Amino acid sequence: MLKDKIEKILNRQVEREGYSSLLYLSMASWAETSGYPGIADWLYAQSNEELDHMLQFIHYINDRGGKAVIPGLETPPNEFEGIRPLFEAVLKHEQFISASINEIVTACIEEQDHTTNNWIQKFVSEQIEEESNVQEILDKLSLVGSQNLYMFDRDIMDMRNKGESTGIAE
Ligand code: OFO
Repeated sequence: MLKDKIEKILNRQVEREGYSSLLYLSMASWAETSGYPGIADWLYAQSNEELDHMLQFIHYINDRGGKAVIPGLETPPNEFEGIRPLFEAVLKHEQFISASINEIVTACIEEQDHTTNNWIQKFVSEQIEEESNVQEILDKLSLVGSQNLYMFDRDIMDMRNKGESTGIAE
Protein backbone atom coordinates (compact mmCIF):
# COMPACT_ATOMS: atom_id res chain seq x y z
CA MET A 1 0.00 0.00 0.00
CA LEU A 2 1.38 3.41 -0.95
CA LYS A 3 1.72 6.07 1.70
CA ASP A 4 -0.23 9.27 0.98
CA LYS A 5 2.85 11.37 0.42
CA ILE A 6 4.25 8.91 -2.14
CA GLU A 7 0.91 8.53 -3.92
CA LYS A 8 0.66 12.31 -4.20
CA ILE A 9 4.14 12.84 -5.57
CA LEU A 10 3.71 9.96 -8.05
CA ASN A 11 0.45 11.51 -9.24
CA ARG A 12 2.29 14.81 -9.68
CA GLN A 13 4.67 12.90 -11.95
CA VAL A 14 1.73 11.45 -13.93
CA GLU A 15 0.81 15.04 -14.74
CA ARG A 16 4.39 16.04 -15.58
CA GLU A 17 4.95 13.07 -17.91
CA GLY A 18 1.61 13.87 -19.59
CA TYR A 19 2.63 17.49 -20.06
CA SER A 20 6.02 16.36 -21.45
CA SER A 21 4.16 14.28 -24.03
CA LEU A 22 1.94 17.24 -25.01
CA LEU A 23 4.88 19.64 -25.15
CA TYR A 24 6.84 17.38 -27.52
CA LEU A 25 3.70 16.76 -29.58
CA SER A 26 3.28 20.51 -30.00
CA MET A 27 6.95 20.88 -30.93
CA ALA A 28 6.61 17.99 -33.41
CA SER A 29 3.62 19.59 -35.07
CA TRP A 30 5.47 22.92 -35.31
CA ALA A 31 8.53 21.21 -36.85
CA GLU A 32 6.34 19.29 -39.30
CA THR A 33 4.74 22.49 -40.59
CA SER A 34 8.05 24.37 -40.63
CA GLY A 35 9.80 22.07 -43.11
CA TYR A 36 11.66 19.76 -40.71
CA PRO A 37 10.12 16.28 -41.15
CA GLY A 38 13.08 14.47 -39.52
CA ILE A 39 13.03 16.65 -36.41
CA ALA A 40 9.23 16.23 -36.32
CA ASP A 41 9.64 12.42 -36.35
CA TRP A 42 12.16 12.63 -33.50
CA LEU A 43 9.75 14.75 -31.46
CA TYR A 44 6.70 12.57 -32.24
CA ALA A 45 8.68 9.54 -31.03
CA GLN A 46 9.72 11.47 -27.93
CA SER A 47 6.09 12.40 -27.27
CA ASN A 48 5.07 8.72 -27.48
CA GLU A 49 7.84 7.78 -25.07
CA GLU A 50 6.59 10.34 -22.53
CA LEU A 51 3.05 9.02 -22.87
CA ASP A 52 4.43 5.57 -22.13
CA HIS A 53 6.17 6.96 -19.03
CA MET A 54 2.87 8.50 -17.91
CA LEU A 55 1.16 5.11 -18.31
CA GLN A 56 3.90 3.40 -16.32
CA PHE A 57 3.31 5.79 -13.41
CA ILE A 58 -0.47 5.25 -13.64
CA HIS A 59 -0.11 1.45 -13.59
CA TYR A 60 2.42 1.54 -10.75
CA ILE A 61 0.19 3.70 -8.52
CA ASN A 62 -2.84 1.49 -9.18
CA ASP A 63 -0.91 -1.78 -8.78
CA ARG A 64 0.34 -0.64 -5.37
CA GLY A 65 -3.14 0.01 -4.03
CA GLY A 66 -3.22 3.74 -4.78
CA LYS A 67 -5.43 5.67 -7.17
CA ALA A 68 -3.97 7.29 -10.26
CA VAL A 69 -5.58 10.63 -11.03
CA ILE A 70 -5.83 11.54 -14.71
CA PRO A 71 -5.08 15.25 -14.87
CA GLY A 72 -6.29 18.05 -17.12
CA LEU A 73 -3.17 19.40 -18.78
CA GLU A 74 -1.94 22.92 -19.41
CA THR A 75 -1.79 23.99 -23.09
CA PRO A 76 1.85 23.84 -24.24
CA PRO A 77 3.44 26.62 -26.32
CA ASN A 78 2.64 26.35 -30.03
CA GLU A 79 5.25 28.65 -31.51
CA PHE A 80 9.02 28.26 -31.35
CA GLU A 81 11.71 30.65 -32.48
CA GLY A 82 13.76 28.11 -34.37
CA ILE A 83 15.40 24.71 -34.07
CA ARG A 84 18.09 25.68 -31.57
CA PRO A 85 15.72 27.46 -29.15
CA LEU A 86 13.39 24.48 -29.48
CA PHE A 87 16.06 21.97 -28.40
CA GLU A 88 17.25 24.32 -25.67
CA ALA A 89 13.65 24.24 -24.38
CA VAL A 90 13.69 20.41 -24.56
CA LEU A 91 16.89 20.29 -22.49
CA LYS A 92 15.52 22.72 -19.93
CA HIS A 93 12.34 20.66 -19.65
CA GLU A 94 14.27 17.40 -19.22
CA GLN A 95 16.36 19.01 -16.47
CA PHE A 96 13.11 19.98 -14.76
CA ILE A 97 11.88 16.38 -15.08
CA SER A 98 15.17 15.03 -13.68
CA ALA A 99 14.79 17.30 -10.63
CA SER A 100 11.20 16.12 -10.26
CA ILE A 101 12.26 12.43 -10.33
CA ASN A 102 14.98 13.20 -7.78
CA GLU A 103 12.34 14.68 -5.48
CA ILE A 104 10.46 11.38 -5.68
CA VAL A 105 13.63 9.53 -4.67
CA THR A 106 14.04 11.89 -1.70
CA ALA A 107 10.40 11.33 -0.67
CA CYS A 108 10.91 7.54 -0.90
CA ILE A 109 13.95 7.75 1.37
CA GLU A 110 12.09 9.94 3.87
CA GLU A 111 9.09 7.59 3.89
CA GLN A 112 11.28 4.47 3.77
CA ASP A 113 9.45 3.25 0.67
CA HIS A 114 12.20 0.99 -0.66
CA THR A 115 9.95 -0.63 -3.26
CA THR A 116 9.09 2.65 -4.98
CA ASN A 117 12.66 3.83 -4.64
CA ASN A 118 13.79 0.67 -6.40
CA TRP A 119 11.13 1.03 -9.13
CA ILE A 120 11.91 4.71 -9.80
CA GLN A 121 15.63 4.07 -10.38
CA LYS A 122 15.00 3.19 -14.05
CA PHE A 123 13.68 6.75 -14.49
CA VAL A 124 16.77 8.16 -12.77
CA SER A 125 18.92 6.37 -15.37
CA GLU A 126 16.56 7.34 -18.19
CA GLN A 127 16.91 11.02 -17.31
CA ILE A 128 20.71 10.84 -17.51
CA GLU A 129 20.29 9.32 -20.97
CA GLU A 130 17.66 11.86 -22.11
CA GLU A 131 19.65 14.88 -21.01
CA SER A 132 22.79 13.57 -22.67
CA ASN A 133 20.92 12.83 -25.95
CA VAL A 134 19.53 16.36 -26.13
CA GLN A 135 22.92 17.84 -25.22
CA GLU A 136 24.42 15.81 -28.07
CA ILE A 137 21.82 17.26 -30.45
CA LEU A 138 22.67 20.80 -29.29
CA ASP A 139 26.39 20.08 -29.77
CA LYS A 140 25.72 18.80 -33.31
CA LEU A 141 23.61 21.88 -34.04
CA SER A 142 26.53 24.09 -33.02
CA LEU A 143 28.76 22.17 -35.42
CA VAL A 144 26.46 22.17 -38.45
CA GLY A 145 25.37 25.82 -38.15
CA SER A 146 22.10 27.17 -39.45
CA GLN A 147 22.98 26.67 -43.16
CA ASN A 148 23.09 22.88 -42.87
CA LEU A 149 19.84 22.27 -41.04
CA TYR A 150 18.59 20.27 -44.04
CA MET A 151 21.25 17.60 -43.46
CA PHE A 152 20.73 17.73 -39.72
CA ASP A 153 17.02 17.16 -40.26
CA ARG A 154 17.79 14.18 -42.51
CA ASP A 155 20.16 12.56 -39.99
CA ILE A 156 18.53 13.21 -36.60
CA MET A 157 16.53 9.96 -36.53
CA ASP A 158 19.80 7.97 -36.80
CA MET A 159 20.85 9.54 -33.50
CA ARG A 160 17.56 8.41 -31.97
CA ASN A 161 17.76 4.86 -33.36
CA LYS A 162 21.29 4.56 -31.99
CA GLY A 163 20.08 5.40 -28.46
CA GLU A 164 16.77 3.54 -28.60
CA SER A 165 17.99 0.37 -26.89
CA THR A 166 18.09 2.37 -23.63
CA GLY A 167 14.29 2.93 -23.55
CA ILE A 168 12.59 2.01 -20.29
CA ALA A 169 11.01 -1.43 -20.14
CA GLU A 170 7.94 -1.78 -17.96
FE1 OFO B 1 11.75 12.75 -20.54
O1 OFO B 1 11.46 11.17 -19.74
FE2 OFO B 1 9.82 10.92 -19.03
O2 OFO B 1 10.57 10.66 -17.43
